[in-house]
Amino acid sequence: MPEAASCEPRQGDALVVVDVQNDFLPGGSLAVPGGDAVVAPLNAWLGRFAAGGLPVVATRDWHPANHCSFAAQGGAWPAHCVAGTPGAHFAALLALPAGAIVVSKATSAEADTYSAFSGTKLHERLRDLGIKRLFVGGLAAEYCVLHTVRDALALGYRVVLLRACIRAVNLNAGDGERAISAMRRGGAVILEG
Ligand code: VGL
Ligand code: ZN
Repeated sequence: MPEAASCEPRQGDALVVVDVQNDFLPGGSLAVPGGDAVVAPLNAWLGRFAAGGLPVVATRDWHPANHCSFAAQGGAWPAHCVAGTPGAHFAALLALPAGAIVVSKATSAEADTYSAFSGTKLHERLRDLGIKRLFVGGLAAEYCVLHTVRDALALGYRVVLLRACIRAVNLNAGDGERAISAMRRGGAVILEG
């Protein structure tokens, strides 16, 4: 079991909001069941981080129209989060602060990546800010949240996973729960809030 840590956000913490984009919400092209339910609890965390003057990162899937992960190219997913389209916009009700650090990922046609650390400058940005611990929520639990958390732990960050702020696609029943177990085993602290 990871040692019990204070889960009050403090200096050295950042909130990472993963891919809360219209295409992952009900009505979107790759809708995550109940995906819209993460917005209200994430807004509560956004308020806490704003109150503490602490940084917020918002990641987004930001694919070209001919991305290799799309079915038309032989990939596993329907077209989703095409850069600049309404489906790629952050959820309208997500209360991102003006100063949020936006990280676009999987931006080239030839490669897919689920981790916000892969092919981005996120690690450098966080290091420059002196960030040691990440509070993570968003979509989808077993894809971009899981891979982002795995990389964060491998890079030496402590991770607090916000259980109420994630939802899974669950292509196979239990995928989301297995992802949460894997993150816990990997050292993430699971916070119910
Ligand atoms: C995601 C499937 C395809 C995610 C991105 O953000 O979890 N899932 N692309
Ligand atoms: Zn994608």
